[in-house]
Amino acid sequence: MKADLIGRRGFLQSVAAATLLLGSHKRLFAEGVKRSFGARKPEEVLEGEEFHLTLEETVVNITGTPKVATTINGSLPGPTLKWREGDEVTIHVTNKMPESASIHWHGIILPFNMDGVPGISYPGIAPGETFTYRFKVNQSGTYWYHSHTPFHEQTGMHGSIIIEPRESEPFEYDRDYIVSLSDWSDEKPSAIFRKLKIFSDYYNFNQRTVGDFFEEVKEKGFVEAFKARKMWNEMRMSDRDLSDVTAYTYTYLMNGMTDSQDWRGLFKKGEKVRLRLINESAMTNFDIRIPGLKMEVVAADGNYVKPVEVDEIRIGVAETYDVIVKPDDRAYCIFAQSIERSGFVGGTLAPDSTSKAVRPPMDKPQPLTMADMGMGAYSEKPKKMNMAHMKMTTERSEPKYPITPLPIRRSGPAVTMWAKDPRYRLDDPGVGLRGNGRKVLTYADLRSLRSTADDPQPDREIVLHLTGNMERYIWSINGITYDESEPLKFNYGERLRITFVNDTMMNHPMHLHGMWSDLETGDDAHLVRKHTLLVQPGSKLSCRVTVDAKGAWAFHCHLLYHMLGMFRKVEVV
Ligand SMILES: [Cu+2]
Repeated sequence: MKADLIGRRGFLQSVAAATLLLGSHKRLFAEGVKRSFGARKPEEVLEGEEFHLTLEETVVNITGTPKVATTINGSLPGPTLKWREGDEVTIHVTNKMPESASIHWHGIILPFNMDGVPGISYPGIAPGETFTYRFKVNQSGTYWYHSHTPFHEQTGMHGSIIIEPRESEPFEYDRDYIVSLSDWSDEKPSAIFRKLKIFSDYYNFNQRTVGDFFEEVKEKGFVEAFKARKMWNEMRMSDRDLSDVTAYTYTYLMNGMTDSQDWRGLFKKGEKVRLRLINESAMTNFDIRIPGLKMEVVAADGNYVKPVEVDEIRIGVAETYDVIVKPDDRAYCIFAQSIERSGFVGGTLAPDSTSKAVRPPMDKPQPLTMADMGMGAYSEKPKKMNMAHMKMTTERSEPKYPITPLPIRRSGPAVTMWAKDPRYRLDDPGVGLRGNGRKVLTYADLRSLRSTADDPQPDREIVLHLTGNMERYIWSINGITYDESEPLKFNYGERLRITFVNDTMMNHPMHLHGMWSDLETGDDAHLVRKHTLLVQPGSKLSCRVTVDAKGAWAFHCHLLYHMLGMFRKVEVV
């Protein structure tokens, strides 16, 4: 099945047009909506203090079939916005679509009424209207922006943000490229969602077969193989369930280009290249590597970290990493494979505009382990680590703060499983990346460059269980979906500890708007400042939040089709 799938993708990509431009397609215009044809534009960068963005429907051709995308200034992804730390920016966003729309500035610290979440920050932008955002830029680094109106993000409404710092950066480079990743589908997002509601494994072509079972019998003997299967079956779960939506419907894009269109970044011999990796996908967690090159990670989610050299990075939906590479005088492939290994997109880093880098084969998918099911420790040998670090990875002396009880439902339609023994697994590269012989970045490797030793200790803690019902494709927090939930109350001025317990078998990228999430890595002197935390299946993860922004904020899983249920409104009072 997998081979067929890749064959099909390969075919689609080979017929994909090199541009988005296409001829007349009457059917697409039958609904009486004015749509423009999108021509492949050069990557557009808008710079300064005042910006004009237009949201509209554009006909694009990514797989060989013309489809309607929701675009910003007619391109997919939208233009890159270049701001300067300390400036006040004004952004006029005009909605030329037949329905309400929105733009949210992901990871940007700003007043809540500029955050762009319909129903929380503002009513959204009505058809024909222009909404003007105005705020002071108080940070620097690599970020992105996207629609917060369900489904517009999936059809193209996202773009990158670069914020130039006022002070010089703690590293040097000669070239600066954005590498944004996204997942395009010719299917309508509503159709994808409907299919998932009917069969949650609709797009999962990686389920076990009878053949797999006999392979296991060969390896482990019948009794062990049978026991393992029986256990999974009793839990009504599959250890191959790594992503809900896969390359069966998705074409993965790098800076809006397919693998065969081969986005390329040029460099001259001896140059250091900065790559700003941004996961702008709706649903896809990617694993990125550049075979033959080490990546020096210098920033995470826009904030400087102590440089760490790695071969591979798992980038959760909405996360950003800045890396510096030192290529030799030849072509390299920037290779991003989806977490469940159904597909990939590559680009080329090269000294000239002709040589194309060979794509490595995709890795085999790894099945989930018992640790991923929340049943105990991740069992790979611990690497050398300092004692502070040891604390968080083994949980020997987890800090304790007063826990504020929250409403919780341990049974019901929105929850089918609880992790029995969830653990902190900061040094676990995660399913698919374990024992692959490459140095994979883990959260345990991240240390903020600035000291956080003087940051206050938490006043209290809340625990959020990430829960769901896979069979009915319902996602929830503490067993309660968003529409049935009460807002979370944060107290202005407090230091709050938030602990996530992932009771599901999926990675959930959790995103708190308006305030930073200082990730606990076991080293309190260098907490990493992030906006999105990828919480591994069956694991725990904690962060600290200085509640310094009044108003109403969104707090949710960034996987688009999870967001409807796995969402909370936060009120800072
Ligand atoms: Cu999720």
